[in-house]
Amino acid sequence: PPIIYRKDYKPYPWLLPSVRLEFDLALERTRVVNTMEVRRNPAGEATPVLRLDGDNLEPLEVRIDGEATQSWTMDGPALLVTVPGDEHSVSIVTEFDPSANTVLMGLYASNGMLCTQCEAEGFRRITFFPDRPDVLSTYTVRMEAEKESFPVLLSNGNRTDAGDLTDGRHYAEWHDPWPKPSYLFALVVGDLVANSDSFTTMSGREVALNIYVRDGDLERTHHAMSSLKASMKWDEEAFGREYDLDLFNIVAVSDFNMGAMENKGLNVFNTKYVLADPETATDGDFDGVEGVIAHEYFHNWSGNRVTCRDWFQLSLKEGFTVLRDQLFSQDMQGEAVKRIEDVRVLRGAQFPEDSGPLAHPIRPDSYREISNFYTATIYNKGAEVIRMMRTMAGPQAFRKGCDLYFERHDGEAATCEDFVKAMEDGAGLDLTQFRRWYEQAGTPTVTVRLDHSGDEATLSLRQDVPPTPGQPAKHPMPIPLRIALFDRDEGTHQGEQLVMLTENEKTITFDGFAKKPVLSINRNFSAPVIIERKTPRDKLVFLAARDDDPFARSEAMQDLVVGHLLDDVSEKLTDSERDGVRADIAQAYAAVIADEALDDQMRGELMLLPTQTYLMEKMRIADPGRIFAAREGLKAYLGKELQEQFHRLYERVEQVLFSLDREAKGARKVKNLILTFAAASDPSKASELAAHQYNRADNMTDRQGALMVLAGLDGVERTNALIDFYNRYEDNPLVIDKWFSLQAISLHPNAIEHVKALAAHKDFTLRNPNRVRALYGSFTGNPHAFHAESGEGYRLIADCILALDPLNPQIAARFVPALGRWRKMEPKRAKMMRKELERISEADALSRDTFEQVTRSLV
Ligand code: HT7
Ligand code: ZN
Repeated sequence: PPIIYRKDYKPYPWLLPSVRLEFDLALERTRVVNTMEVRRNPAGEATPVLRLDGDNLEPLEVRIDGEATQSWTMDGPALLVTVPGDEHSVSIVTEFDPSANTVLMGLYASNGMLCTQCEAEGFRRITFFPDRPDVLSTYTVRMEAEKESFPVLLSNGNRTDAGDLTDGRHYAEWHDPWPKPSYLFALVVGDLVANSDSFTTMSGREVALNIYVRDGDLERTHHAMSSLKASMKWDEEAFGREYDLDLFNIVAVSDFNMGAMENKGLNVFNTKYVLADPETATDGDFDGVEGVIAHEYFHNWSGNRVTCRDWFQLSLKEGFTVLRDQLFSQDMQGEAVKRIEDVRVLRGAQFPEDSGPLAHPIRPDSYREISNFYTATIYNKGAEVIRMMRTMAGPQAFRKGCDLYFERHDGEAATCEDFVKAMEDGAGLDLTQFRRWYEQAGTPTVTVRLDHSGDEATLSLRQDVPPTPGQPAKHPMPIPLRIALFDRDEGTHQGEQLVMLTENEKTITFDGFAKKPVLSINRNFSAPVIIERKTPRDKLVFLAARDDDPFARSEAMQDLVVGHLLDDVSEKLTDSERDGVRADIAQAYAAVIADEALDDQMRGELMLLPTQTYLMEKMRIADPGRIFAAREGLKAYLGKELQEQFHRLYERVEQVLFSLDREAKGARKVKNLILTFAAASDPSKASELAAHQYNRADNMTDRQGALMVLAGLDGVERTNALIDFYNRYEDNPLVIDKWFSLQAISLHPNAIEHVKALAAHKDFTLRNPNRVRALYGSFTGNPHAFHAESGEGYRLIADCILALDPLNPQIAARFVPALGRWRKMEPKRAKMMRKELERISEADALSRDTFEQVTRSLV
């Protein structure tokens, strides 16, 4: 497959001001008549040829200005139509079988309905078209279908006509007045019911809102509806963005490759991000629904009104929209905890990507398959890069930059450079050097030292940006670091400062410190970097108890634990040293448990141990077996040492009645965490406690938390709870996903055997991405099983990739990075991982998606 380069961008030679699509829809045979008004683009190359992308299509008929023509040829999957003049109408007829579409791109069948997914290059599976984001057209869509099976016919924009036809068929016509690229086209037809409501915009316009689901799911759409209304209001208040159609529809579908899709006026969602009630969804699920509803809604401006010129600019809409949804959720749920969670996601997914063979800048220079670039780097690092601009400018100036960006580029297909320029002009920043964040991959490491002499404290900073594929040497990045210098006795500081590290090294002197202060750095995670410093344990204990920046406080707690675990893993510690550090950690935990100024959400954050992935990331070469043993050892120690405190805390939080407010969510978080410590220190007691929590649970957070712990232990409680859970929720696919996932991610020593058995379960299918992620995705997130010394975990995932690739290459390719981390592993595991990658690479007819990921991972 060819490599596509950013530098090769050329405007499309033709403009397509309007498109009319006529669909004759049925599950097994759909016919499309696509009529495009085309006009020569003065900014493009002068050519009589209209190159139209296609994928798995044949043209049944081509017409120019209404006359059938033979003036066309195929060039691979693309259709080339030669036209005589500068302005024409070109019509093409195609036909295909949606029920045979397992790729879930283009038009496909899901649970008896038909729906589309066009981003990034799915529209070309429906009709021949310049399927690129810089070709903007207004769309008129006519749909005809059998009325009984498909009573609801939806597309973008507003419905302009509808009626009955003969033979039990009916039709609807929709028109979207906003010019859009093909990736934002959508159509859904099916037997659906709607939760309907309305929203009055800031200028007083009434917008009708509908959330369409299958009959029976309606009661679980209320949280999505309130999240939608909250998002619409928040975007008006925080960014001045008003909705621009009279109708906003959301449809939930159960077979979906990603979380959701922002099609203009017709968002299509994975059911996982729409349906939620306390009986079947955890607190995390509720937050997920709120976040994804907001994300897709915010795309209406950051993505739809201003779209991307080409797919290299993907972070322009995704990074910016992630930042917007993060700020929204901070306002909804509390700033501190949300920020800590977002950083955990970044470190868990993006840092490993940025230090591995698939590292790429937030604006890549090349790709083979664009679906592989919907990555944590584009989304989450992209958001951090824009967040840094906000930190440097301040919220008000940042807002001015955003306003200018929307004003300048409304209705256009823009670039990351356009965004940066608008930010420079609107916010008054000089971002010349900052542009490197778009160009260079790799997470910078900032090495920090604080010296003290006389009255002066001297801060020394050095940055190193690691080499990444195709970028062996790096230039220094501008790194905004929020710092504070604490007086240890008073527990206070004289104000936070923003230090800009723009060169390789920098030294800053601070006067007026008779005693050596305690440094708090990268507060609120002001830059997406790794801080390397040697902070004595007592100072970490101090910061973990006293830092007034909640992020920095949790960071100190993590550093305390990470430092110890890394020493333990490298077998540097004598028994008495280990006991000494563990006692300090237990003391810090006890302080967190006793701190009445903390709410339980934050208490839970401070009690979370670093993940195994994060610990692996901190090591040059990782031995997952040893990390697992050290981490479990500490868990058991804390569970035993703090038994009394945990017991009292559990008794308190157990009394908190169920609600969705912050206090009750915090109580549940703490409750479930205590169970995990108990499971490590006293498994039989933990089994009893978890079974008790499971049986009396009146919500999914408590039930799932208990089952999670039970799934990792042996005994009758485990078996009973797993059987009960399955029987209770057999008819609810999203909850059965949890049942698969909990077993695949469990700490049980036989997790691999369980996964193999589950793959043969009657409810398992490779055709549903949620189910595949629930089983195999969870399994790759289970380090002790995935990295089993035998190599069986690697084999299992390679087999899954090979079986999935012919059905759904996008999902198959997403499993490759787990094997691609082989360089990070101790030699025995590294060899086995590589061997599995080689086995995949030798398979016949590998998809472009999997081929690209495997090849990059092997280099
Ligand atoms: N913009 C959406 C991307 C998306 C997607 C990409 C490739 C394949 C399937 C897909 N479904 C949705 C999602 C978003 O970021 O909002
Ligand atoms: Zn998005």
